[in-house]
Amino acid sequence: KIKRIAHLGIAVNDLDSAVKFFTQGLPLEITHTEDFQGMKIGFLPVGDSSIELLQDTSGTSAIKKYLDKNGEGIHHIAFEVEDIHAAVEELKSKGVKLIDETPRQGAHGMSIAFMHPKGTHGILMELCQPTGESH
Ligand code: CMX
Repeated sequence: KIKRIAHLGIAVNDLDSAVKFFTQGLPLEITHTEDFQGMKIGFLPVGDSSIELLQDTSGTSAIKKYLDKNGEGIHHIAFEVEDIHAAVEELKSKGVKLIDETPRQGAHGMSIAFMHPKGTHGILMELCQPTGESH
């Protein structure tokens, strides 16, 4: 079962500049930032969900490739599920193409698994489940 949209990932060229817009243009707040796998990620809660602003810091992350090709914009949508292992197995049994065939550790205390955008109508989708920390 999908519980909620956990976050929307937005690829940005410069995290500081994006945070300025999202906190001063829009009235959102940034709770924290995290360095994760060659990216810097800023977390901005919106009700029960959040926006994740993703900036490349390594020159080799998935975000860098996306930005080079598309420029800034919505990069992925993440759904929180109750049991990520069961959800991944269910998708596999339905023939959905997965990037992560086994859930892996994501940012902010989440276990995550991505589906391939070619099998999801052009949208990169992520399943996630908290592994202990609050989200
Ligand atoms: N949304 C929609 N389509 C996307 C996409 C995205 N975010 N990223 C790539 N694609 C499309 C590309 O446009 C391309 O389509 P065409 O074949 O029609 O040109 C196709 O998918 C392949 O993309 P690519 O640019 O050749 O890149 P790769 O195949 O090397 O990688 C992907 C694509 C999705 C497999 C890779 O980006 C990935 O593994 N992503 C998951 C991990 C990730 O994005 N992490 C960053 C988020 C942080 C986090 O929360 O962990």
